[in-house]
Amino acid sequence: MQGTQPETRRDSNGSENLGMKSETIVARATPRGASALSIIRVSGPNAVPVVDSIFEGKRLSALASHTAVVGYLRAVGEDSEAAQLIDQVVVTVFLAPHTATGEDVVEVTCHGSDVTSDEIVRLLTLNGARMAGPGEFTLRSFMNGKVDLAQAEAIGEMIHARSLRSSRISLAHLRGEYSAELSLVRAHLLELLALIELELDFSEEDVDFADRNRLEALLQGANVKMEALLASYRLGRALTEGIRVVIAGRPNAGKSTLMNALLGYERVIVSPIPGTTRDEIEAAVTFRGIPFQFVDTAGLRSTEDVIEAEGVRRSLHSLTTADLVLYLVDLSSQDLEQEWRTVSEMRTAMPDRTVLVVGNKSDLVDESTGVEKATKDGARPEWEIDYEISALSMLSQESQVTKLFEEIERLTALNVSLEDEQQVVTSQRHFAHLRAAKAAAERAQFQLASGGSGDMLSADVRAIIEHIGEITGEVTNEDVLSQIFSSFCIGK
Ligand SMILES: Nc1nc2c(ncn2[C@@H]2O[C@H](COP(=O)(O)OP(=O)(O)OP(=O)(O)O)[C@@H](O)[C@H]2O)c(=O)[nH]1
Ligand SMILES: [Mg+2]
Repeated sequence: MQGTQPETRRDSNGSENLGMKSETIVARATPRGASALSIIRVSGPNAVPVVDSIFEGKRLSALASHTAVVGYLRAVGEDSEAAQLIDQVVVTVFLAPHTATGEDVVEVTCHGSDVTSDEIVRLLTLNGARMAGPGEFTLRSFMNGKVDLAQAEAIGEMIHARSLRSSRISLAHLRGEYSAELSLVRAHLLELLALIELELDFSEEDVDFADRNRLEALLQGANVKMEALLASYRLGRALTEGIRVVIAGRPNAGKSTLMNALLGYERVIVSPIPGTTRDEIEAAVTFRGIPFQFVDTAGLRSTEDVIEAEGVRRSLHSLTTADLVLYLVDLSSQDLEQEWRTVSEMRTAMPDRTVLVVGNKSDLVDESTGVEKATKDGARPEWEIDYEISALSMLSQESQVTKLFEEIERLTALNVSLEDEQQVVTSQRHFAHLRAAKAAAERAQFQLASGGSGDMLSADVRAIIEHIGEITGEVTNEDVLSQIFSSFCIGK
């Protein structure tokens, strides 16, 4: 973890109001339900005496930091005459400052029963601790300079990770990989800002304290870095929110067959009768850590059947919600003209959606058919097939499924290498600040290039500094902090 100064933090915005003054807090750190063990965490100046008051075993106050002892908890605090034994536990003592929160921390590991765990928490509150609010332990780590804001957020992300891949990215955030770099850029900019502002004070004398070349290089470097981070948000968002892929096409194109192949099980009814699927069917599957939501739709055609017509209406609506449309064309169709017309109508209707035109039933087509001719016909480029498959054989060929997934990853720009994963932005809050910082950096570059006024330059550099600071938490705003930490669960 990189060195951040707690002093700056506390002074920045009167964060003491966030209710952290020297109270000792307690909460269960593990989820409810029967389990082998359960952990109750206590943090604050009285953590040791509070637990000591109900502990039978070695005196906790006599222990060295990072020591675990076995003993019993007794229900002291109400009617001490009849104080019953509650559980056999392991108590671990961590003394400030080298603890997760920067305060004294005591962890009680008891047997994993909700009844005992709740009773222990209750007894600890009777003996001087108070129930922690959501995210309060992590908030204290942040306030005491143990983690920066991006790292604190990473802890929340990690707990909610839906795949090993997301969790790896959150771990990179927790290690401070990109916030450290951003902090460094910010520190350099701060130095230069001081010099630019000094120049403004001496404006009569026309002196340059700030090295323009250095500033330009710094802005350029920051720009490249931010550009890469902004681009990574596509993957970051996909990992947290998933990618929505809508399978569309004319009746009988093989949409439901493809859906089943992609899911790896027979989720949807398939039949040779056109108009089989009449409702939207959604199912999720994870590929390389990215959650995909596939939507099978009713085949697109004009129909007299009221129910099918409603299905078609829904299919068309679904298309507008897709991150990617897999548009299936039946290559063996007798009426390819009709297929092509539908493709171009759809492309015209949704110019800004990513559409992959997939030719299906390749197993039924031989080299000499009209399909080959159509795709090679330069006069009708909009008819081109992007990708050819046989959904039927994909059902039994996993390698074909993998290939199609890889194509989808490529199209949605999610094919990011493992090394680049260290620097993936997953938070929308970070994304917004990065975008604002980048815009300010571009304005500053323009001021420099066009010899604009020092005032404007200083305002833009200041804006970059502010926005980067919001990401790392070097600039804090109480509302933002409470919002971030209140989204955590209690005990975190
Ligand atoms: N030979 C061959 N047949 C296929 C292929 N894909 C699908 N089929 C067949 O085509 C017929 C229609 O398949 P479905 O998957 O139900 O087609 P759909 O697009 O969902 O049709 P609707 O729900 O009616 O819009 C079925 O008999 C499938 O077995 C393929 O790649 N090759
Ligand atoms: Mg179907």
